[in-house]
Amino acid sequence: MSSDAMGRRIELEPDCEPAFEYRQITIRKEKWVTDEFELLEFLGRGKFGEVKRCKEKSSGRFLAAKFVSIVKEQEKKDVYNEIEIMKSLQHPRLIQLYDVYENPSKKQICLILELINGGELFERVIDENFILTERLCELYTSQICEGLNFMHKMNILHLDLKPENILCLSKDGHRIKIIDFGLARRFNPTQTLKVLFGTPEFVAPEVVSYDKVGYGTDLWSVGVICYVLLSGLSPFMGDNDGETYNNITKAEFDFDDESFDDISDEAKDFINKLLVKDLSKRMTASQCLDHPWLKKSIAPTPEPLAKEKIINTKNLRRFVIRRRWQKAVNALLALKRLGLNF
Ligand code: PIT
Repeated sequence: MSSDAMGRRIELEPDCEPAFEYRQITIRKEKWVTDEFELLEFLGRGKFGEVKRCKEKSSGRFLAAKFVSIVKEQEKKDVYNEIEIMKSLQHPRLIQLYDVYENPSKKQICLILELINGGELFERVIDENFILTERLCELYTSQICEGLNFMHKMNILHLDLKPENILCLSKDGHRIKIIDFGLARRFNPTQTLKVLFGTPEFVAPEVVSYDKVGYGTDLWSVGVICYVLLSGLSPFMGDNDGETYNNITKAEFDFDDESFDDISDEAKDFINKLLVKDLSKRMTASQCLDHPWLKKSIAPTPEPLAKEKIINTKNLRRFVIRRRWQKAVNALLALKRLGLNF
């Protein structure tokens, strides 16, 4: 329980029933998605393809259809990996898989996913009618850590945690869900896993230096997301990707900007324990949930409720607008790679 800027209680709405019962998922090749679903409006686009809202004809249930175009054999392997991983990730903080269709002649795979209606978290909190407070940042961060804690217990790394992959369940509540397991990997601590991807501003030093990754790699991203959410500033961003990578490698950042003036020491301590160069020294997802900053958000608030300080989202608005541009540029570059010139 928590309070909003007017001193009213903010209650995290109870987890609603799962969108659907547990499902045994097999890849369906005898039918295509349009046989059983009505495709509706466009929800989003990423490097993976596009996502549309859809309605199951037999049940009237609304879901999301993610289409992936398969050009290379590796792309098929990647989607199969994503499907395998999603099957083992049944948790209310992680988007759920409902069905999969494969159309070999069209070279497309369609994942039917739980519908999440509230849009991206960062888009929501910069809305002019939204009042962002540190307490809300705690609530969001603790839910991200809950989702990650479950993934890590299942020995799975997300490896692409960033604001775009945190969606709000609804337009008025505060429940969030983690999406996009396209880069997720099963982790075997006895084997060395190195990865070469991720989004510059959110990747950990070990990804930049192509060293061994681990659970801590995802927790670094939690630290960056948290820093941005509280201040609207990106802790390692340089004038170009090279400079950003340099800053990440040094793992040097500070809370000197005035946007941190009203932020609690507990929040800063939380971030300090995540943005640590050595991944084995970062807090685990479970330790995050036990950290005083997140413990506070579930502890009952003594009456009378203290008024919360409002976080100015001016910087965060700039951050989101900059990322929208980056996304558009990346989409154009992807089209160019496909040979579509304009
Ligand atoms: C929704 C609503 C929405 C976007 C999505 C789902 C996208 C989900 C998604 C899931 C993945 C992935 C990429 C995107 O790799 O606005 O219900 O596993």
